Amino acid sequence: MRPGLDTRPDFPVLDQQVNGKPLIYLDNAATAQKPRQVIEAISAYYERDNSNVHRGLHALSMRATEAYEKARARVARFINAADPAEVVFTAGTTDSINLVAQTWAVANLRPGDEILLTEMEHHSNLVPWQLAAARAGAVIRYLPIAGADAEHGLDLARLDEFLTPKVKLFAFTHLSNTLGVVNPAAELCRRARAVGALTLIDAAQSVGHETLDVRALGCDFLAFSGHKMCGPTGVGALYGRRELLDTMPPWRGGGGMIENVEFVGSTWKPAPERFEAGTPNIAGAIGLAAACDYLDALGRPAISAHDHRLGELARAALDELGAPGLRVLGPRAGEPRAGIVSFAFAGIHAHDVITFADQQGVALRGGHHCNMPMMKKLGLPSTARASFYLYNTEEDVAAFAATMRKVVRFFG
Ligand code: 7TS
Repeated sequence: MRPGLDTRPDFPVLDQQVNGKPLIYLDNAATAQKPRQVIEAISAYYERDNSNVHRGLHALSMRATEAYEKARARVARFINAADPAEVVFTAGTTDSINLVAQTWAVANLRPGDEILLTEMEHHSNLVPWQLAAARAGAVIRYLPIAGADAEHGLDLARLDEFLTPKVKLFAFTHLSNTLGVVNPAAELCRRARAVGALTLIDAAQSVGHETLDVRALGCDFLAFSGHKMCGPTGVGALYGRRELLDTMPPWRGGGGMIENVEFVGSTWKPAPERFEAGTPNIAGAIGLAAACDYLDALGRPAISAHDHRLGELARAALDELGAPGLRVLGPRAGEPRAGIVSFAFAGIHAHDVITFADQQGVALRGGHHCNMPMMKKLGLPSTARASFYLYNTEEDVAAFAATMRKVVRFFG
């Protein structure tokens, strides 16, 4: 199956010219485009059912409540959670991780405890832990990535050195947004469990691209965003094991999360409502559920195979340029990689590469990709990045390669 060829007509935004050239959208790691099915699900909700949830007994409110809770069950099924109550709707990955950092971590971390991260974490799986660790007097350690001239995967040979009984939580990305590396998440969870540490998987880049099953992974928490998996912006989810969520204190107070309120003191609902104060993003949750339907109809094994193939083709195309001093991050040439390829030409600034590509209608991204500490370690202030998704095609890779040839000729 070649979903890139089959799905393109579902995405109206792709059918346009940019700077007089057909749009080639290769910025999917930043955000994915939305199929008609998702756009229509959101419109239908606003056109027919719009109402607030959980608080009304009139027809529209009951319909909105049912759609919102059905969306929760749909998202639970998408990640194979045992119980919809294990899915908390949030504003996205960043929000989900902050929830754990400000509730579980505040309640459980003691001075001297360790949080283990990896050097390839996005700032949103790094800064929330710095805030939580500073408050608790806890220590953050980073599992290194392998050396600069090696394949840039995690240095798993050193895992035992870092994963000691002092570690209370191991939080790591499933798929690096800069390196295109897929980490062995089930193995990392198993090793963490063996020393009594909980695990949090940042699935921002993986949930819409890779086969993902929270029970098979054996994780305690998993965070993701709707907008990177064909869903809307402003919505995402935190998966947490039920026994854990119910022991965690709330973080935001307000309507919807309480059982009883007195002038002095209140009591909380169980999870997930405990963590969803205020009117939730109802349309967002419905759009996210429609994205789950869309992706499950294609099947993540097919999407993953498609993305990986385009990533590997793009890497090979960069190598074929023969540009002196070109650095391509992540897996070596010929090794499996996800559909994310970051690279730097010697003497050509990434922003020049991106601006030049934009003139050709090719949307890339350049910068530190919110991986500042890792980029500093690699000695790179910025890279350009091409990232592929289910509607991209081999022709898109060819257009990317042709544009990069022009970049090398123009700036080289
Ligand atoms: N974690 C990873 C691995 C990410 O790639 C991103 C966003 C986030 C967390 C944060 O997600 P958010 O939806 O809460 O913002 N990554 C990128 C990127 O690579 N370019 O733009 C956003």
